[in-house]
Amino acid sequence: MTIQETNLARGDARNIFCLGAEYRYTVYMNSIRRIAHLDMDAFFASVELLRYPELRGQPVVVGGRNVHQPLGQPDGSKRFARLRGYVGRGVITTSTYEARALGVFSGMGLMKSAQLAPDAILLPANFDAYREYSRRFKSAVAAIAPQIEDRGIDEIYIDLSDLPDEPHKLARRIKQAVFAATGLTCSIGITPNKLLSKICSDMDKPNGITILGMEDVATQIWPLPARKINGIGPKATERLTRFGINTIGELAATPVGLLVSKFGRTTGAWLHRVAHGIDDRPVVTESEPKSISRESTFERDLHARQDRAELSEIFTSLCLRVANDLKRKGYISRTIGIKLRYSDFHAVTRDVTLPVGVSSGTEIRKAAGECLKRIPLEQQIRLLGVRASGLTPARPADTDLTALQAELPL
Ligand code: TTP
Ligand code: MG
Ligand code: MG
Repeated sequence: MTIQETNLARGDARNIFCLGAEYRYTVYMNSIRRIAHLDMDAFFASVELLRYPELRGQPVVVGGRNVHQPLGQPDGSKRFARLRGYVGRGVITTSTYEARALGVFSGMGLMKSAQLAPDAILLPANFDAYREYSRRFKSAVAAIAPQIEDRGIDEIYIDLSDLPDEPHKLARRIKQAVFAATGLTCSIGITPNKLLSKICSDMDKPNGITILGMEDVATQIWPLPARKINGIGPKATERLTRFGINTIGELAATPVGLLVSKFGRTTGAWLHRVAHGIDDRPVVTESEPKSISRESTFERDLHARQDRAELSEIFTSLCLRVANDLKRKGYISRTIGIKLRYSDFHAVTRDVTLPVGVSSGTEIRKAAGECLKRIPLEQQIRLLGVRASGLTPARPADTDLTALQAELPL
């Protein structure tokens, strides 16, 4: 599929075939989905500059230890540590743009950076402050655009699709709100998907706004190095370079069959899609749990035969508690598993994947019972656990059914 083919009417859908797998690609153009990626500028260093405004305009790196804490002077000024003479194994968490101009970046050893920028100011990290400013900028954005996916301390995706304002105006409003709440600047990319927005928020840093549509992929995205794609790390970059692929455009021009033969079916097809700017992932506003489990360590070790009644009661009650948790959180589960720890602390697990999702105590107890049959029970047991994974949100009907289930014979 070439990018020209995506010049269809907004909302048009088309199927792409990649080696037997079929992908449905909706042409969002600039409207139907409008996703922003917002990333704070030189985040940790910028928070430090709020505290020490006298350092503005200077090269500053964050990553020192407590001994590098600024010292108050008798005249009220502060004495700051410098990189010069640093000895130790610390690394830079981040640096101001003035320090980056001297060649020192996140991840670089402080001793090495001391050679490049001996006069740069060195500050210790202050994580409580960064967490507080993280919370503040996120709630400032949420007041304008509540569909937010949290991507860590200094970045978020925002789904702006339902907001009426045009993207430039929205981006400016969001940046103003972040600045008003924190005194900090950020950079924003707005495009039809997360993949492109993540690339764009980095294109005009610091304090930038970049807005692209699918029609800009060839001119704006293809010239960039392949490593700009989130998910193409140093190892993949190196392998791509070995095949003569340096830019995203070169990746897009590589036949998908070749990519699959070199990188495997899943990665090859993914590389092909992302090089064309295709990404249908939704903005996930709440993180979904991966599994729900309950376990119980017994007051005394129990034996499957001698203590059968007691063990059964505990087992059933664990299943009921898992069912209750599922119901409360609104999930159904396709994989039920058990964990068992013997008196010698050796542990075993078994699970079973069901054809349909379940959530009632009866169903969970039945599936967990199947798992238990597959475990040797000669030894005494000190712990039993039940786990529900493969979770998907329950539809209202599933929940109602759960509520009606009667519990539960052994
Ligand atoms: P980034 O957003 O990658 O970088 P940044 O905000 O410092 O600079 P930019 O303007 O380019 O976005 O990371 C956010 C924070 O995470 C950064 O301020 C410090 C921390 N961090 C580390 O501790 N170690 C690292 O290797 C990186 C990359 C970041
Ligand atoms: Mg940042
Ligand atoms: Mg970041």
